[in-house]
Amino acid sequence: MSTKLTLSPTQLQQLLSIAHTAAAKAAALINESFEKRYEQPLEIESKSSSTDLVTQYDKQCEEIVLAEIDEQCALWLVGDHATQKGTDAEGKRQCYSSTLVGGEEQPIVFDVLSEETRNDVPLEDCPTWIVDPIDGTTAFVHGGFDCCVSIGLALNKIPIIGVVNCPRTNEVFTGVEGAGSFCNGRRIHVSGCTHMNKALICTHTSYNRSTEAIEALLNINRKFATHYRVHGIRTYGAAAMDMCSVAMGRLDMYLEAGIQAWDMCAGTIIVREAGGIVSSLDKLDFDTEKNIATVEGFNLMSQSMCCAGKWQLAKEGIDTCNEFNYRHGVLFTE
Ligand code: LIP
Repeated sequence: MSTKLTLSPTQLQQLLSIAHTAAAKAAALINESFEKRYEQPLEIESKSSSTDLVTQYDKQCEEIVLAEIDEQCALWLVGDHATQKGTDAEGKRQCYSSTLVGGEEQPIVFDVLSEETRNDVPLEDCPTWIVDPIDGTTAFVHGGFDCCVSIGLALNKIPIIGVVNCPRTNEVFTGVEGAGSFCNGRRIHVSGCTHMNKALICTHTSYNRSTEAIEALLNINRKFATHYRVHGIRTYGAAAMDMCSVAMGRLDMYLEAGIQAWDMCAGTIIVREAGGIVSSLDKLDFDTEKNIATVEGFNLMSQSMCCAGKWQLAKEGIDTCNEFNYRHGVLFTE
């Protein structure tokens, strides 16, 4: 008998609602900050490099999201079992909602992985909220539309719930394992594009501006544009939003090295539930013989990803990235 925790469809919908509310509260603050931008200028700092920015709103949005999750998870009832609230020495949320695991009553302990305050914890099998309070901070700093709040829930290290709230485009994307993906409540699906010369592709310039990283990206874009003659190459600011664009078919593929679990978690389940695939850049995470996407191969902590509507595009994208040693250039050179 499995001893791994599983969550029922009802429990997943309850947890989706918690994430949806938390994201909406943070998204409201993002919109408010745009209104106040002239009277209250942004406080901009840099993190890992001069291009890796953070503002007071990233931190405030994260506080809002984590407070909502802590409050609601602690109130979350599983059956008629009341829950307790607390945080242990490791920062795990002791939201004891006892439930059956392997036939025995066991507490559910949630963990949190978040960009600004809990970004150095290992990803474990327990249900883990993976939060990017403002994905697309550079766009946010420059007043762009391509920023969002991304909240995912991973179980056994696999994304099962995702909410991406895009306050500047008034789009809220959701995805739940086994229950489909939606934009503003309307079902979404990936495009059916299988040929690169009919595809609209998205790539990003990462924080790493080493010669190797930039040359690899330029070589990839050059091959997409001249060899494959794709319809176009686009660059926006938020990984989570671009994954949602793949999920709704307005991009056919998006790939990037140098992104984190909080950039990818929510978008991964949203793409998968829209019929697309999400793969590491190491290898195609798709069984071409069975024509099914495999999820075990993709690692949220691999700092790289290729997502596409159809595996045929993903294979070409991944092969091109490996041809130019892109992932190594971005992750392991300075
Ligand atoms: C951003 C990602 C984006 C990437 C940027 C940055 P952040 O996340 O969403 O895809 O190109 O370098 O990592 O830092 O704005 O949350």
